[in-house]
Amino acid sequence: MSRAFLGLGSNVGDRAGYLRDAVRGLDAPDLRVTGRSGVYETVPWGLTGQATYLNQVVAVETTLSPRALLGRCRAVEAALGRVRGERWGPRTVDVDILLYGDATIREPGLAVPHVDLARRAFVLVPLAEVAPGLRLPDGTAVDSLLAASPDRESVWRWDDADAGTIGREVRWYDTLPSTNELARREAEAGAAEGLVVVAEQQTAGRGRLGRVWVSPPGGLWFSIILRPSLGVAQIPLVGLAAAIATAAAIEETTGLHPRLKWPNDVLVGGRKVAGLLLEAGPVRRDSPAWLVAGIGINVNVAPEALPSRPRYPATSLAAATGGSADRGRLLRALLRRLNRDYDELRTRGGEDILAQWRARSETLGRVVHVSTASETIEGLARDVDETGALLVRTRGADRRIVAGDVTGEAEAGAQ
Ligand code: BT5
Repeated sequence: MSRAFLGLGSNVGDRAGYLRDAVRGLDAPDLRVTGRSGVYETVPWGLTGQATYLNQVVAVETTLSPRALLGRCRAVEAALGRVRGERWGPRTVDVDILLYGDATIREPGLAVPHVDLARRAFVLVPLAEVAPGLRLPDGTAVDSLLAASPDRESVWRWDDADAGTIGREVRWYDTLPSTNELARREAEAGAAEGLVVVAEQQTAGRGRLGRVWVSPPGGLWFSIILRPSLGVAQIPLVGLAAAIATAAAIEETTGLHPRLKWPNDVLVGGRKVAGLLLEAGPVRRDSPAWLVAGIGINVNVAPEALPSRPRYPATSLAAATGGSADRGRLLRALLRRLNRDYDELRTRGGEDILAQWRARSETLGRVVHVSTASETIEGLARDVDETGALLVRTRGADRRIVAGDVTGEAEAGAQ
């Protein structure tokens, strides 16, 4: 019997399902799966706009030789690829031998330890979990390789609660002009609901009304394609839901308590830490063909890299916490929450979204200046109506505002 470790990875279709099937397919009288790590989501190596991977490491006890074990791995890949994938499409699942006892093998087609093992966090993280204290045949501790790994940030835990429609596929790019721009094109070309496009940095990130959104590396800049069968009047509620999900995810992963400024800004300590741009496709039968929700969060962005004279004071999570935040965890927490609230919105209406938004609002109950396309309105921000429009009490009557910029807020009591 030899102990070996196998690395599993999938980045198409039902990724978690393929990993489960692969583990099941490996188990046989001559190969027992004795341990498995949790599932991790990882940014594709090389950042070419590929979908993120799910990775896992399993420990096995086997009587198979290294060559025969390699054959078994290939057979499992082929079985899953053939049954469920396109013939010439991307591989549904990869199964690699990472370690085989203390063996060091360098033969054509078979390298053990795996050539990427020492460098890739997506292998080291699950390996360290499944075999704490493990050392490579040359004596190097996996933990020390992990500590030195430059891409530790690109690996985070994934679990079945992350399997919702929104974020089923997350495509990760290095540099894009704007994730909203790409997502719009994908939506027009028929991309499925739930596709998420992420960029490490944007060269033409945009805000509302064609404003510039500064998007240096370290932030989380992404866009989500949605295809809600909601009436046009309810579309702004999707923006509120996305802002709530952003605030809730920041709270969950950093412990900060973000507030919301109408319509879609997320504030920490009174400063803007995230903004949201909702764009809609052509309306057919009172419903837009697609929506793109673009979200920009200043995560690990130095204050110097933020705009020097923003419309509204800006900050980043790193500046607010004095540490760095895990962008993958943040993204997944956000998508989990949005999946839940978006379902609720579509099936039961906007009540819950509005209640959550009110509870986090920095705007309501204050005297505000709202500039719209045609005028500036000053008054008491009294409430949001059932479509998410802001109700501002001015000269004894409510004005209903569907789009505008809120500035110059002051405590109502202080006026
Ligand atoms: C927004 O617009 O707040 C929407 C921002 C949406 C950005 C995301 S990133 C991913 C996706 N792809 C895109 O191209 N966009 C979306 P608005 O409320 O109009 O605020 C824009 C104003 O905020 C600018 O005029 C600046 O004054 C200020 N600003 C620019 N970059 C900022 C930043 N990183 N943090 C805080 N404020 C910023």
